[in-house]
Amino acid sequence: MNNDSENEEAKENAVPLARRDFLTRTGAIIGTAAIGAAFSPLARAIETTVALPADQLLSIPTWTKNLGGPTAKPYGLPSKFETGAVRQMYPGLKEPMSAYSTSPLQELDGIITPNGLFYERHHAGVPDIDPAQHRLVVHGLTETSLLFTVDEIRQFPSVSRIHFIECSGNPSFLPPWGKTAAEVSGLVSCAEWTGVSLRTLLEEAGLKPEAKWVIAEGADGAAMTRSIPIEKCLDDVLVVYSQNGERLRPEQGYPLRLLVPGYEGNMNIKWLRRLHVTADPAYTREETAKYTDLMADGRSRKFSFVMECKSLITAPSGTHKLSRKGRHEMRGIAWSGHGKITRVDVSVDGGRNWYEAKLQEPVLNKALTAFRAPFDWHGEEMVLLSRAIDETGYVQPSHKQLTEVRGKLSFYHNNATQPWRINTDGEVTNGRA
Ligand SMILES: Nc1nc2c(c(=O)[nH]1)N[C@H]1C(S)=C(S)[C@@H](COP(=O)(O)O)O[C@H]1N2
Ligand SMILES: [Mo]
Repeated sequence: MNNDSENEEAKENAVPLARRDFLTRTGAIIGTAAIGAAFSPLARAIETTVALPADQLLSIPTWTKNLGGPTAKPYGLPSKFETGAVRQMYPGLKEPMSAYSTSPLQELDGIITPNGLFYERHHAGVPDIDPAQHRLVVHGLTETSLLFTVDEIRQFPSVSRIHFIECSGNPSFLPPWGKTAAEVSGLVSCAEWTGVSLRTLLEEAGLKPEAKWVIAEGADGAAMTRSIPIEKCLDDVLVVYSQNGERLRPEQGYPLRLLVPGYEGNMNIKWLRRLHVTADPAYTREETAKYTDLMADGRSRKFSFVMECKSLITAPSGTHKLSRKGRHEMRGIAWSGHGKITRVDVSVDGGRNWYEAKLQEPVLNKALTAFRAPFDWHGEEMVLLSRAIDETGYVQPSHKQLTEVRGKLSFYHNNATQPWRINTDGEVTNGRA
């Protein structure tokens, strides 16, 4: 980062330059109007980015001279040019027994993850479930046992809410750290979920006074099973059947999944087939041998359900390149399993100085929140950082602060801040060496 006087100069330059730009632009638009294309959105879009010579500006591309393709495709797909916006398989695990794919965060904008780009984590592949044959059982410490078809679940009063899901191994504490935002932190995604409140189903079954836990079980080959405290089940847990308006994708748990807002991804049981109400947790493999935080003294934390507050700059981020000097914008996402994000701070000098980013509405409970902040880059080396603060007042820690508390044996629940380094050529790399 350069010294302050150069920074001041950068700031001073930014506004007059923009104004000068505006004057040139106005001139060019008047010129264009003379030949009757004043309101062509295409011409204007080109013009605001680079000052092209008039003949190039007005040349008509082939796609304007010809008819376009046919209208109705049974299911729409992104432009064939968007080859970067794809999920990435992690090569380290064995398909289909245990595998994951990351969401391409460095390519995405806003807070909603498109269904085809939602991250995936499967412990025994993706089952091909016929919804007509699928059943959900609610039993155990209840007045009655209930058996539902998917169609019957859809007949209950519905709820739609936007929430993130994040794997607690996102990212693990172990190197290698990854090049892109997806490689660093791509096991988080966010969608609008529609389903029935778990409370509704539990009230229908009638809870006995000893009911303290619900054991949720999946219908996949892993029969993934997790224990969830009854307070949480009666609070905001959903049994969902839709994701961003359409039925759940097979990868996300079609036809039914549990959504446990803010709790670690693993508890959001996919292909949900059973809810067993009990007095105690089941202490399954996934809540003892796995998904448990080992502390420095060798003892384990008993359950770490809530995903702590976190943020990530997604643009610019690893493998991106700044191709022009001047005013830039950093953009990113922040989230907390404890509730709403209240503030995101950003830094261009590796955390020595911080300033506040702007939060993009809507700022929702246990959902991704988008943020943005301007910065000036004039070819110097910089380290970008963001840190999020949630409504409990918790501040996202640095990697150093986190390991001071957790020691070096931890694997899950790494919510440390993520640095991105911009070199003098504008190339962006992972700043965690
Ligand atoms: N039945 C079942 N549910 C499951 C899993 C699984 O393998 N089987 N994986 C869990 C894990 S570890 C995570 S992080 C989330 C991932 O959800 P997603 O694939 O929809 O992103 O699902 C959880 N629910
Ligand atoms: Mo996970």
